[in-house]
Amino acid sequence: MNIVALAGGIGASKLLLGLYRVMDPRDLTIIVNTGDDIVLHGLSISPDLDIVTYTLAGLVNPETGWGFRDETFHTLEQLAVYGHSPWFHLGDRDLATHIHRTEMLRGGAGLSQVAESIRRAVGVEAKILPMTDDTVPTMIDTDEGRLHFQEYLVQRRAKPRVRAISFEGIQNARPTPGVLEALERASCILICPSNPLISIGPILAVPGIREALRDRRRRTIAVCPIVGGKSLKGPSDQMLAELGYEVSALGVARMYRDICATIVIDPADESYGPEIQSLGVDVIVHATVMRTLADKEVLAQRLLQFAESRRAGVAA
Ligand code: FO1
Repeated sequence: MNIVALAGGIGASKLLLGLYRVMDPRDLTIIVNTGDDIVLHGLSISPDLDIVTYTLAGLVNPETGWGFRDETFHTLEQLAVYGHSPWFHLGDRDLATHIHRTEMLRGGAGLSQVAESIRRAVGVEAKILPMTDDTVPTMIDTDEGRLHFQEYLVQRRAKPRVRAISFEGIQNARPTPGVLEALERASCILICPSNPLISIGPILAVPGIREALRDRRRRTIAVCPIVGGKSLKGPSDQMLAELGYEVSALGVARMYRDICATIVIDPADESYGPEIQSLGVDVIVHATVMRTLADKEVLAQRLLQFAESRRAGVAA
């Protein structure tokens, strides 16, 4: 069985850890958003790639969901002495990842080769593919001007009002080698519970990816990142509202209806079931709030059951 997951950062990683533990991780391929990537202090930083990799390696900081556990910040403290404003918290060990990435990229490697070298070095057995090797920063037009996504989210704490979102250069981006092939071979494609606008949105905007999912709609399943009108993680709810989307499981189903035939919604949203069904999207009601490792594994098992049904053609 081949499972291909589309993932952002923290929200996706919780579910991916569950999957990683209940299936043969070598059958899991994760296509990761790179719109959040940013260059700071001359270093290339790929937050979502690192969050996924550190989580599956058991190295992530459990309190924040990003960075290493038991991290120190001496380098950043010294940068502040030199007058830098360290608004993005790069830990000392984390900086080694960014130095390694920057050096490889400067030497002519693609981001996918860097991701491969990092995941191998930390012992992750699933495949981790950046959505593209091209640079496609997510830019947020706000009432305070145009900001890189990390400036909007971390520096300005999602305070400015969002007017529009764009993925710079996306029309000329190419999927990373192996991405379209993985989607083609997948017995099941999983859209993780990540922000549909700025985590899954950039992946779907890479030319060829949305089309590949459309062609495999029956075997694609999304886990809804909105529960009871609130996002599971991050500012998705606020961003959706500011851009005029309905902030509910139904709103998410509308955004994905062309690419997935099944959505997992939380019991809190069960009442949306009939309306979602009427869009032509099947509904699985299952707890999507993952507080414990057991919660992650139980949801992952339910998704595996779906994947098995698709592979067997039972519900195809
Ligand atoms: N998120 C924050 O809210 N504050 C930070 O200072 C911060 C630093 C950081 C460093 C490395 C890394 O890989 C991720 C980091 N994140 C931080 C998380 C990240 O910016 C976002 O959560 C993701 O981009 C959204 O998926």
